[in-house]
Amino acid sequence: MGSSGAERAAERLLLAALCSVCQALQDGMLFPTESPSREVKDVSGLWIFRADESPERSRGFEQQWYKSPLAETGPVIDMPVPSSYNDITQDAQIRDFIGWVWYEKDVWVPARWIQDRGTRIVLRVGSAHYYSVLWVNGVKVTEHVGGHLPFEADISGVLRQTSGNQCRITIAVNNTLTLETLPPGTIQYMTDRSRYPAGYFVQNTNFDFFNYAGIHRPVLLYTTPKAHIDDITVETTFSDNIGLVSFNVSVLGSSKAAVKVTLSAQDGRCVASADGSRGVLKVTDVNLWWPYLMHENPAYLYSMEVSVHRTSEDGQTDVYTLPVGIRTVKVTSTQFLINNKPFYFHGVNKHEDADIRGKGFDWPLVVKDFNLMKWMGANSFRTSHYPYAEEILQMADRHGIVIIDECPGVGIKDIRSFGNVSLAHHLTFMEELVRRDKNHPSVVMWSVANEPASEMPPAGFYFKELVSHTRSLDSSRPVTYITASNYARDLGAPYVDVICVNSYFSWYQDPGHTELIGLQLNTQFDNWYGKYQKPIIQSEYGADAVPGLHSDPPMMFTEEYQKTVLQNYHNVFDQKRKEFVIGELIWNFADFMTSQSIIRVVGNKKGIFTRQRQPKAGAFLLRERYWRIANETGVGFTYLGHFCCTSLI
Ligand code: GCB
Repeated sequence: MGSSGAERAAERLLLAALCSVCQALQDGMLFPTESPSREVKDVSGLWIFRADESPERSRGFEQQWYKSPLAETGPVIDMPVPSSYNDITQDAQIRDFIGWVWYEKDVWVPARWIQDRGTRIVLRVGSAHYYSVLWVNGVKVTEHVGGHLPFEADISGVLRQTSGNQCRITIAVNNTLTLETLPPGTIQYMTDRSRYPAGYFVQNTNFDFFNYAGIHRPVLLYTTPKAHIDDITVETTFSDNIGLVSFNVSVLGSSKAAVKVTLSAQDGRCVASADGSRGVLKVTDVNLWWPYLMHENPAYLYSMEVSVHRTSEDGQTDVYTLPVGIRTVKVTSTQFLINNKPFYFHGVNKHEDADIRGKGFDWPLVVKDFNLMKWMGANSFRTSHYPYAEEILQMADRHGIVIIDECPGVGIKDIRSFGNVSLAHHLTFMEELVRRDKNHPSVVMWSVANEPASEMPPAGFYFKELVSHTRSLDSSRPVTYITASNYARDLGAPYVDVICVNSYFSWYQDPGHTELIGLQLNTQFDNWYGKYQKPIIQSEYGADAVPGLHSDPPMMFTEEYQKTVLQNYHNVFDQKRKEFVIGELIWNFADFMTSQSIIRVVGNKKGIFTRQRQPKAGAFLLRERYWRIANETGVGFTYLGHFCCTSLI
């Protein structure tokens, strides 16, 4: 790949970024579900795949690989979807590939979908990392910037004009990161010919996880009637025993449509209903949505059925059902309140990461992780460092696990990533994120970034804009970003609602000296609180532990050392949670893959579980602690080994 190729690739990304700024948010992004008026066909599974290994990665576009079956353009291999492509083959070049890869699948579309002109057929990709272009039967239908959010296209017209029921889906995906992408990255050409061959380049990033790529979430075809429910926004509150659900329904495809909204309890009883696209539903004797371990009946979800009936023409009806949890979130100078009761985050930071599939969505993994979180008494997690699959948020809604929802603003360390183009993309990203996740009761706070260089002068303006824009999109949730900066130099902290601090005492600072943790952590908390008088979450802390490595007295990288670090942090948390510390999130739930470096031994080992989800000593320590805290702050549970199983069945 010559430098002109990289520039062209970067230009292509940039143009796409700009075009997404103009295109974003014309439509809603409801999760596709079946209903009497909607069908869903999952077209994930086995796709075919070809990496464009041409020096400039541009052959696929030059030769228009989307115009004919991919297998006719050259050699193809099998590729599962959803999955990252990196760890699927034995080829290190595929693992570390940078540039365009091409996916293709032939599917059949039910004849009735095509014949019924009142049916809208939509193609949706849950997410693909990072930049994607989509064709159907050789016709471009959309493109999307950003690796962690869904995108879709109405393909009814294309299907009806091309070959009818046959649908050849081609998706080109490029994982190149630039200074303006989220996360940012740079392509560096190595010019010393005595050390590197001509055209040699690497991708530099400032984040600590492997830049897995490919189609990471399910690909779906779904239908709606032409006159359809485009978006629903709910906001909830309550007063005494009355719950209030305000709703706003947007309808597309018809100017004359009658909207009806019905709210049902879990036993199917209708508890409130209204006509019209906006309004407020009143629920007497409300069952609030409570977090796991905070109430004996947590995660109560009502079911809101929205139906839209086209009053003219063919009288089509569209029906969409949305789970609704009624709850409030507030922040004071020392507390985080859910339903007006103090909530203490005792939880984890996660990654979407596993053997073989990388960041590919996988139900067995998702369910296992929720079982583990409930087993250890965790009541919350942060979606470090990007938005997770919607199916994961739905699980959290159903199990009462509270979420800090993070955008992929990770590794913003270069001053050039604080410019106008970056900010515009970041604002658009928050719009797309809020649009997708606004209705989840589990989501209680937005995190706009992780450890940006918040001491650099542009950060003040940047975060003021970002936080206030996010608040304008959703006034019902607090906004934060995660800092690792010094309290005295952090320019964004004045704008956030909650201070979230990462620190690694006795690891990156004073390695080996766990005896310093108490002093340094107390100082950290007192400084931040003293300056801002805002509640604080310890949003990361931890130490690497190679599973099975032991030493007593503890040494770095052993399970004993990880335990000792945790214990020292916990002593301080137990003092400060009586004052203004409102949460602790361990780094990390499980070991995860990173790029190769001299400080990582096949990935980051700060998990309290291995990458295969087996507990290290630290997991048992946290389990004791989290259940003890739950007993003190929740409704009083007995510590039962079988609790997790009985509560999940
Ligand atoms: C951090 C980062 C996280 C890293 C972690 C570590 O501060 O937010 O992405 O993985 O430290 O282990 O270095």
